[in-house]
Amino acid sequence: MTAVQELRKEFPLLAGHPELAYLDNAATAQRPRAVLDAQRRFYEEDNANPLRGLYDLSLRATQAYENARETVAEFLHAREPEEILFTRNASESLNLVSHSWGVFLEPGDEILITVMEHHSNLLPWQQAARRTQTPLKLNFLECGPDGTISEEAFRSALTEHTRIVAMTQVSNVLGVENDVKRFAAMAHAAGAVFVCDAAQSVPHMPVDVQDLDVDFLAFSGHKMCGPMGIGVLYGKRALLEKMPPFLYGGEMIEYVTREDATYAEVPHKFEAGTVNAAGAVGLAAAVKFYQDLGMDAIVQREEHLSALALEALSAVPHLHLLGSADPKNRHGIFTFTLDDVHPHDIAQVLNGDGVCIRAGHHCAQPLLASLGLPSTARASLAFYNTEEEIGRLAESLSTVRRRLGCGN
Ligand code: C6P
Repeated sequence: MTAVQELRKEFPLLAGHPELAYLDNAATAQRPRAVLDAQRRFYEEDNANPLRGLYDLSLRATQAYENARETVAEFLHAREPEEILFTRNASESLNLVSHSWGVFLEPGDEILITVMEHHSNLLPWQQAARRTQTPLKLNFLECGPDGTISEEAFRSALTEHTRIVAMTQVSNVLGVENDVKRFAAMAHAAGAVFVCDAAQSVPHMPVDVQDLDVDFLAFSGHKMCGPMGIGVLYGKRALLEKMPPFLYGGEMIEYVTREDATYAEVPHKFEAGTVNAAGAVGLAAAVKFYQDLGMDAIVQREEHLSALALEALSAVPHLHLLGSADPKNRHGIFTFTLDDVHPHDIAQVLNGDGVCIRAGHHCAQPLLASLGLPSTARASLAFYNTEEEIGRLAESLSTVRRRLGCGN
């Protein structure tokens, strides 16, 4: 990988703010110039409403949008671009599946999720369960304190009534990776479809939907250096074809009468209204940026940074880290508490030192409840972070208790 200081010059926010140590990448990453330029170029050179106009400019806009779909399909190793739906973000992708696949649920069916799900992979399933006439069961897989879910635990939670398994590939709180490939195979053997929340995995590891054999997979562009407001839902074509649309309106139809309508083919059936073409083009540029760096190099760099962070944070007195002791099972995520200090106060003190971290429940309240913690602090790394920033994080953290009058 290019030397990190050279790489950081590609990111206007990082280059323009050397005083900041940006360590909130699990919330959103920073954007390289290539992504910003691709979006600007679309508006300056190709902008028209895609998928509608018959004039050359609109055809160029359509082409740019559909090329982005191809780039994402290749990146995820989907069988064909039609298996890629553009949405606003991972949350919308998961709502889409829960609505459109959720119509096939019947009273007595069960949905299986894990206790570590982000609210975006929990609330849509709560609602799907409520929509069936007899309340359907939403079952939870518990995890160990380090986030591990064993094959035995998964097997015993699956029942003959399980129709959907929805699981995150990487926890946004613990950073641990679930064995999605194995669990998807087990779900299929039990007759269930497998929905993968890949919001925290796609930016940090190679994800191959055919190899994992998941039925649906969701992620957001903004967590992998792409624009905000563009997300992806991968779905197997045969399943997408069976599903009713999620949103209704322009460009998702084939033919409309006063009373009824027939719908466009997959994927356009699921993309009602004017699409976020500039967002899709920006996301394709982010994918190319990742490919140019090399996914293996990204993994290697983040593992190196994680090993340093693990060592540095473990040495901070009174600090308690959640998650795995293995830096390879962190995916850049370091969630912790500090004795006697509220996580919001930690974040505020660090902010004074220019260190950006997140504090709160991280939109995973059932997980925090199961851990007996109302709130935690979280630092999260990306490949462009530096060894020096990790040093600043640890240094700042080791002074928090003293500065707040809690002792050393
Ligand atoms: N987690 C975090 O700071 P959206 O907001 O739709 O782009 O992504 C939702 C989402 C879904 N699944 C997981 C595992 C996630 O981590 C997130 C977003 C951010 O942890 C914002 S709460």
